[in-house]
Amino acid sequence: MINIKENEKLNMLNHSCAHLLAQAVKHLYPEAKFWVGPVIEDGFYYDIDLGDKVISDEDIPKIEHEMKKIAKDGKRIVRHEISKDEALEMFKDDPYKLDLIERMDESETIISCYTQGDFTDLCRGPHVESVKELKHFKLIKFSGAYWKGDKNNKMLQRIYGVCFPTEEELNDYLKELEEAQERDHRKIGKALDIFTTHDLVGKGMPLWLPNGAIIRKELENYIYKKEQKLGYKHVYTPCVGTVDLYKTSGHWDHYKENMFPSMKVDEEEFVLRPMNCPHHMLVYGSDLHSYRDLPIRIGEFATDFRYEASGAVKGLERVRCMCQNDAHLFVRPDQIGEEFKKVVELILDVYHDFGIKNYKFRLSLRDKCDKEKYFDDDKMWNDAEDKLREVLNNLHLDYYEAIGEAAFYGPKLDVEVKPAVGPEVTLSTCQLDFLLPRRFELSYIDSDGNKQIPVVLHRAIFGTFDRFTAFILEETKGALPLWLSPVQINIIPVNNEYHLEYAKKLQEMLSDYRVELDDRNEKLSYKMRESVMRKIPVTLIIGQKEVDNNTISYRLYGSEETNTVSKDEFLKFIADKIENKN
Ligand code: TSB
Ligand code: ZN
Repeated sequence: MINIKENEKLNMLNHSCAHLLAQAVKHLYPEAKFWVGPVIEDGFYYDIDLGDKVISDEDIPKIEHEMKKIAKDGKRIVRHEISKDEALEMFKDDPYKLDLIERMDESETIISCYTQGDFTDLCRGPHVESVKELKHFKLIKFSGAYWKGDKNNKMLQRIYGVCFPTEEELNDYLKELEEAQERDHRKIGKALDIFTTHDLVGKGMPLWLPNGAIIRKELENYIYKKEQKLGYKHVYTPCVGTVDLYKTSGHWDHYKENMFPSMKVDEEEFVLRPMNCPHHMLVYGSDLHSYRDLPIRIGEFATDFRYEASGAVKGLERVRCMCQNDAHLFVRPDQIGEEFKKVVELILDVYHDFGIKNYKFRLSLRDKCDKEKYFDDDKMWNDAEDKLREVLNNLHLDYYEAIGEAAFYGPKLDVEVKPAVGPEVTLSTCQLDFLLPRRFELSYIDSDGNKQIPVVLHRAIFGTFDRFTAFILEETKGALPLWLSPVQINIIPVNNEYHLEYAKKLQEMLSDYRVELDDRNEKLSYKMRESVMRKIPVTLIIGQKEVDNNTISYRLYGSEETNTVSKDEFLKFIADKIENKN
């Protein structure tokens, strides 16, 4: 979908439409006061103080109607420039605009306003020339939004909309939007009983339902097997640590705003862990290591808690309680390149298995001038960045470099994907770290018998099971491949009276798989439709012909074709399909 914010023409149009929305709201609710109305990736919104009024479904068509009326009137949009004092006087009754004016940079001695008919708004612009250019818009949704995003402040009414130059472009966009919303994992997750949430558990704390738990277990088994083959050793460590642990690691100083507050138990002060690295450092440190033992790869499916802003929390994609497919690889400096390469190859291998094609590699580097953000060791940074680049180039991978996006402790490679709705997110990550092993005083003995400090690679292939599941649900629109599907095979007897017995035998024969038998007294067409709606990969249709010939007729999800095969052929077909993950 087009990024409206980044398209100059659409940005201006949508920004102007935000003013049109504000003007219409002012006409309908004269007491309305306006906070900000920015352009976003998918249109615009305006945050409005309507006193005690809460926007409801019925208000939206009225506002749209008023907007159309104003647009038809066709008033010009005129820019004025005024001094800060004039602005303070002009908006003296508007606490929101006063707040904006007060906070403006000292250098902004001239403040611009835009007037269209009876409505003036404070704004940098630019805008289109006349409201008559704003005919093809739609108000998309509304919600409450705390002033400045702070829950101690008043809740404002946020109305979202989108505007295009022509009706055709608007309709195309709305259609695309609808399709994206159909693909939204929150919708699919609900329809397929994958996860749920409850206020009593808390924001960003999803409950994985049985269907979701099956997917997660399959993902765990899948990646565990891969990692085991690559020499990873898995551990279990607690999802809390003491504040001192995070002081040692540096998280307490650098990551505190992303952590849940601490809690005292007897003499100890704990935090829910936001990351697993400190625990894994201690796992490494629990033993002596020789240069010959390295790389040592400590893996864990580890639960972490992070404070994510309540507005940012989203389904399984951005949660406050997550499970990372994490590992920390302890290597000698001469092993960095080779080990990094293996991680990248594992990412590629996994993406191939899942058929993931739309992603971007981002190589995050330090900003050389930012001495404060980055651990100060030029040689270390230059060597590390060169090494990562070299591996990516040798693998002929497409990537882009992001200066100033590296972590404090080293450069990293992230894989970015685009969800159905909302901005890009990181899935896999591999981060080089020269600092943490020092902070935990880790060592290995080199060939001369001297102590050396290992380097650490932090890596998560799925990222988290949560985010990966969200992504896979969207990629597949919920039609998961056979091996991952919560229900793999659905058996439907055409007539319970004659075919149920044979259907039950098949169920028994297929008991290694996740099989359901639909023996409800419903019409075949009804049961078939439901099987499709539940996106079950294989549906067996068992009638007289199958009973007489000892065969199986099946349909694959997404196909109208029915195939009839022997039992053995069917078993082989299913086993192959699962083995090949296709
Ligand atoms: C890879 N210490 C490293 C680890 O060793 C680490 O925690 N890296 S991270 O902060 O980038 O997180 C790892 C992955 O978790 C991210 O790449 C992302 O895919 C996923 N993730 C991060 N925050 C969230 C969240 N709030 N909800 C779901 N997944 C998340
Ligand atoms: Zn880590």
